[in-house]
Amino acid sequence: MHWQTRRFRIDLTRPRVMGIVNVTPDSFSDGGRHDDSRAAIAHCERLVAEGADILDLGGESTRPGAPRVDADSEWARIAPVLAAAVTLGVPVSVDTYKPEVMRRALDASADIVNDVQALQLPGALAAVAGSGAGVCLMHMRGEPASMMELAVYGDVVAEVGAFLVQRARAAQEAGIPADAIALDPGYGFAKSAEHNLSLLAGQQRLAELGYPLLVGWSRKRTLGDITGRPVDQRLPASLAAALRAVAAGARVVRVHDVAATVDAVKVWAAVDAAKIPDIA
Ligand code: HH2
Repeated sequence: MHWQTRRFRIDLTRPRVMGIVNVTPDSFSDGGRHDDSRAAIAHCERLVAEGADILDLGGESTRPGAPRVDADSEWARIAPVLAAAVTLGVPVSVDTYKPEVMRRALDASADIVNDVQALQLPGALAAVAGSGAGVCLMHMRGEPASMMELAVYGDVVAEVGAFLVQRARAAQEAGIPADAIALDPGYGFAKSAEHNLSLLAGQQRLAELGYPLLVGWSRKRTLGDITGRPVDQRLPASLAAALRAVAAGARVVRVHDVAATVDAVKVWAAVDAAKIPDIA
């Protein structure tokens, strides 16, 4: 299994770690920390040194209730960071749902488009098709400002799966190759804690849809609901969720805490590769 992106064919026979770089003043866990480009570039370098397999740059927060940012401002935040990130030897993804930002990022050598709206905005499919970029199609409903009102499901696994398959088909019909597509259940997006947990419990079904699965549990609110911990104390919970997701078929985990996650995934992969001795 692999994920074809612009410059890199990412081997997914072992799970990969995508490091989050939020160039925003208001992201839920690290907003304001890397919102000047020098700090964000230093953060990219640190994450690569810690073993990140992919960098994911975002210029607009998608936390519940986050305000929208216009394409020019979003691009102004990302552009200098992207220019430096693409020199670091790992694939670089841009977390955006705006076709205008996708187009500019792809012109500036981004490898992957990570779209929380699964290329549903007019012009988004066309912005990616023909570029050779990889794409992550994520499930959500509505927009961050209103999405929690839409958290109503019968069978959350089936409904998320059906949406993702439909978006993957639309992407392929628009000319995006199947091996460039990764799917993401969108933990925390238009989903209650109960939905997120049911989705993870049933995630193996999504991993069998025929596309690699990328997941983001890092520091999310459901982990706080379970442990009672604030956002800056959710590393152990995030590691547990990441490993549970890997055990249920995820091939890429999107995280803030790269060094710790790389170690955890290495241990998981080592055990996964070990042979069980025959009992004579
Ligand atoms: N989660 C967030 C943002 N982008 N993209 C994908 N594919 N999957 C996710 O689960 C996902 C995502 C939210 O996390 P974060 O980037 O830390 O926060 P914010 O949106 O507030 O910047």
